[in-house]
Amino acid sequence: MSQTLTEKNAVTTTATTGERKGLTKKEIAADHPTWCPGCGDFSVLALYFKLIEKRKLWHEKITTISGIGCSSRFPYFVQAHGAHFIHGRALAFASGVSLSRPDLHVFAFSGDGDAFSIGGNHFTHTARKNIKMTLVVMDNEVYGLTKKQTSPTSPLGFKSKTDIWGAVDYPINPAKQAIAVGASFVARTTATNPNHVLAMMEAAMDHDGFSFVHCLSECVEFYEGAFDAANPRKGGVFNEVPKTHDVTDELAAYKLAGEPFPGYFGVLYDVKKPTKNAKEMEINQSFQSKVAGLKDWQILQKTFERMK
Ligand SMILES: Cc1ncc(C[n+]2csc(CCOP(=O)(O)OP(=O)(O)O)c2C)c(N)n1
Ligand code: SF4
Ligand SMILES: [Mg+2]
Repeated sequence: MSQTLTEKNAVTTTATTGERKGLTKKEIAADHPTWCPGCGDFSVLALYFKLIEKRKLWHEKITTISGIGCSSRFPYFVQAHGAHFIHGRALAFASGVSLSRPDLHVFAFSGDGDAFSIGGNHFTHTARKNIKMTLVVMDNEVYGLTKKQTSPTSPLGFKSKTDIWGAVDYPINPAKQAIAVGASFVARTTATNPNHVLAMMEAAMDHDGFSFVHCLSECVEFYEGAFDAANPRKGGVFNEVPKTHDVTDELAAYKLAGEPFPGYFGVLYDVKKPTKNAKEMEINQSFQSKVAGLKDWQILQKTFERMK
């Protein structure tokens, strides 16, 4: 990175009001993205910058976390706190940050392999625990970084280096899976519709709980044209979630999420339920009230004595 975070994060205020200014794209953008020209992930990155600018998110109030994959290079290109973590383990890391720093908004970015293959269990458990964060999965229906293997979302018949005669395994439907395992917010969008991506990321960020945005993002190198059917500029259709859809109706959301591709785009499911963050905070506060005035070592000693 050309500048340090501290240099770039110098607090800028307006001369007249003294009010802190929002970050500019220049202050958020880091290294030049190394994705292939035309990769859908560029759009998601640009809209993340837009979200930060629009919602005046300060560097010290957000964190950007990913696993491994082309899409997971994301944090490298963001001038902010964050981590490019282990393949499939973005959510484990993000959960720790979220639970220990309730003042931050945690954004995790992942690919279909990272989130649903090696990271499949973390996806399930982070969703069911309702840990507060926003997960955006950039789904290209292929392993891009490792040069074209079948992923859990590759369609039947997809020819890849691991399925040279065409994929034989049934793909998962990420939105259906998210609803089934207990995610409290589930939305679907596509990188070719920037306004929609921004709207979904904003709605996800405003949700108090685990919010999941399934974003179609084309790999022009290894699965060109995968999402043309969802792109009106390529002769496809972009169907928004009907206005009559009740986002709190789990069965209706599950059914809508399961409509055949290209299906429906928008917020499919959105319910309020207590987060693990809130529950843990409550437990901690009630414990702290019982040990008020004691030093850390005295609390430890008391705990050990109880265990004898
Ligand atoms: C433990 C481990 N297993 C396997 C790999 C190799 N690997 C790196 S990225 C990747 C899949 C990436 O696919 P996806 O998450 O869909 O991201 P994309 O590159 O398509 O954006 C794999 C299998 C690894 N880095 N670490
Ligand atoms: S290989 Fe595919 S996913 Fe990876 S940067 Fe290139 S276009 Fe994007
Ligand atoms: Mg992928």
